[in-house]
Amino acid sequence: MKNVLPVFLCMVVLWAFTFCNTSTRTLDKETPQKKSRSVTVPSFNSDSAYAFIEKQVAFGPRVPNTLAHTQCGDFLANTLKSFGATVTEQFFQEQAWDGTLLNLRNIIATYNPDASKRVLLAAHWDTRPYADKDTINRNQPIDGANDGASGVAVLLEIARVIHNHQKPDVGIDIILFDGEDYGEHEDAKPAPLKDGRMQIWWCLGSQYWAKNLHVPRYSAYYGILLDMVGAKDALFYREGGSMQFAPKVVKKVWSAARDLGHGSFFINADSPGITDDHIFVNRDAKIPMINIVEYDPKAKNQYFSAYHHTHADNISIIDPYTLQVVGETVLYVIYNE
Ligand code: AHN
Ligand code: ZN
Repeated sequence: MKNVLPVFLCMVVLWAFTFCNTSTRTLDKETPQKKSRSVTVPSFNSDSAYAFIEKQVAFGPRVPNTLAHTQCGDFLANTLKSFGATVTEQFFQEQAWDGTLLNLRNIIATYNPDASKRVLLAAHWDTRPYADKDTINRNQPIDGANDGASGVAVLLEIARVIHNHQKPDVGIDIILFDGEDYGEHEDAKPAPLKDGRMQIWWCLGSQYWAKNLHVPRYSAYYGILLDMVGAKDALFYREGGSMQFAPKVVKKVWSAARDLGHGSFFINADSPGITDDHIFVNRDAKIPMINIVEYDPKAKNQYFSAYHHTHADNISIIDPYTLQVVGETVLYVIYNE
């Protein structure tokens, strides 16, 4: 019996030491997590995004001055409203390269309008009026499942997610630009002169918006444009215009993609610069905006894959996994601001 007390004390000391040690370790583990603000990034549903592509394609080609264009525009504005955004629309007219007067419509959805730190997300919602890179039916419009509908679909899904979950700290503006793809036909003569300068006939909606901001003195911390983000096995290179105007945003987004395990889609190499909506947002609205746009390094003498501006740009080339990779990356970036 005499030996029991020291043994018991010894056990108490050992137990206390173990307990202390455990709690210290627990604290050590928790400290770094507490230092960095913990954010829960809600999940992106690529089946939902895919359904938003199907829905747009079902209206028919969204060519300005057509019924399908009006009906799809109504659908987009109403859907964004149903996702709790404040929706502003710009209705305006621009002359196309062939003299056609186009009735155009930019659709803008706003979350958290009072936040001064804002991120601008954009895509074009119109489709090419002709399959001018195809070998057949080159004057017929295209479905634009990827060129048009994919970027819009990812943004609609992001709006749905923001509506159904805790909002990001930053304000978000989603702009769906019109008239991006009404550039001159491949067979057309060089674009006519206007005001003594070459007119750019592409990106009419973003050119209009950058000079007629929907909110006076609107600005954003940075912007992300999505263009052709749904094709199977798409590759996203650091596009030249994005690197020229917003290299830090490129680095932020590409490193987010790598952290999420999407480094095989977001390639750490440069591609040539292209004329796209982000150029006018950078140049005229002075907002640093990048373009997440597919680049095919194997395509000869052209930037994009073979489906581009052909009738092959239909739902069959869309892979929900590509939508997932892009949607998840953009959500991660905005929820970490
Ligand atoms: C040109 O092809 C001149 N620019 C690429 C912008 C674009 C067209 N994006 C989709 N369609
Ligand atoms: Zn196009």
